[in-house]
Amino acid sequence: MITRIDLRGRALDTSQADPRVLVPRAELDVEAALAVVRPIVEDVHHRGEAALIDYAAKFDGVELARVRVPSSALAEALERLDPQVRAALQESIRRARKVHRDQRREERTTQVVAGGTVTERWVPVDRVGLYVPGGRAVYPSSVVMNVVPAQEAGVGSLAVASPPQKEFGGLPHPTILAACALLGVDEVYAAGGAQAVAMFAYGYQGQDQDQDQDQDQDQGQAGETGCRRADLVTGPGNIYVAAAKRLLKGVIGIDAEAGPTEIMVVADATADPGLVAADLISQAEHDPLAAAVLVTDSEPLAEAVVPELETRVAATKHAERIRESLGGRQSAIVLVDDIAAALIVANGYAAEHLEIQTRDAAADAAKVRNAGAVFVGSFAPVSLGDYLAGSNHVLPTGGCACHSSGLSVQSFLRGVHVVDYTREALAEASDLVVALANAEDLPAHGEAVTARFEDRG
Ligand code: HSO
Ligand code: ZN
Repeated sequence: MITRIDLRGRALDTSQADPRVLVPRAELDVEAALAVVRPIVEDVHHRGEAALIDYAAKFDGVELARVRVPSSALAEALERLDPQVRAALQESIRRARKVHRDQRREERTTQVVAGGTVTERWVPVDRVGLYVPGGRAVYPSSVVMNVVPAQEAGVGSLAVASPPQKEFGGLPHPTILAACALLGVDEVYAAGGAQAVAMFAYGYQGQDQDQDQDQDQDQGQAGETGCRRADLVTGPGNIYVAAAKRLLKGVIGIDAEAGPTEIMVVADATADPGLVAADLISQAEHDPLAAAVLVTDSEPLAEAVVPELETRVAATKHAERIRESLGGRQSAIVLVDDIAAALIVANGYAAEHLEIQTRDAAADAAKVRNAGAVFVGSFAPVSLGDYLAGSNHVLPTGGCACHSSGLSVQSFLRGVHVVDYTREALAEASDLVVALANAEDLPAHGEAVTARFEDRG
């Protein structure tokens, strides 16, 4: 059910072998999705809420009167929320807040020269749209992972979009609405896929407000029944959400184009094969394209994990989806000579989630440079991070962990340099500015400085 890749005896020095090639990923055709998404995005731009209502009928099979979820529906969902789920969400929020609060940055002023300072101010994005998927699974935990860092960053205006569900009369899933209510988010839209991203990028005016307005205008302002354009959209989603983000990047800020979930486990002979199998399966459960990769230097472990996978898959609810994921080209058991080689593979692959289950897990984890999040030892499974570790679960996929971070307070802040120089400090820098400006053949740049010291009487 799972491919075996034998890298033993291979020189894994990164200059000789690119581990990204050695362990393949699922093929995703974002280009094809772009072609599907382009007309939808244009339509939402031009027809606003009417287009969103049409797509809700077409893709979600629901007749919506309004895309905005009434606050009474949020309150009702919270009231009806299972008390155990409520308690779990509250604890998840508490732990996530604790971690994300510590990510806040202090303003810092650097004295560059006498009379010259640069201050870096951290300014929250004014308005953010958070996307919460609602297709194959329902993710109230993703509401927490998006909303908490945005709130801790001090974002003033926050809206959530999640697909309308036929089963719930066209509202997003009640657990998602309840999670929003628990977090104090009262602006929620029943919109999914690319159309939700377009809604955040352009906004729309409420239907009863638009008689005298030009619908082609982007909606910087919108009343209670409309949706104000956002500055940034974050959150995971399917390939159409990723394509819409790629298309609209620039019109709106984006976090990352999320791909299918990935787990890589680096394990040696000390690891428990049953637990390794359980963890691989846990992320395979998300998507037939999810990647579950074990990298080990132990042949006995590799052999023991296979029957554990078989037994556990047969006994779990989403067996079919998991079988597809484990059987796909993106999932594998990789054999290497030693844990040093396993770490070369792991750093090259740059997994979204990386578990280290080795004899000296903490020391091995310290050698990891490329991973969305690292889970150390036998008692830190990825599922803990998905819900309750306090860490964020919106993480870079597809190898992007070699250059990007997961969602954090930082994702919602901008560092603004504030430059303050006195006359004397500028005078002192004047010749140097002129020299550099002339070297770039931009003499007017230098003249803007020297003009300040000319006698203009
Ligand atoms: N593992 C997913 C997040 C998630 N898991 C949500 C369960 N619910 C991507 O990091
Ligand atoms: Zn998960």
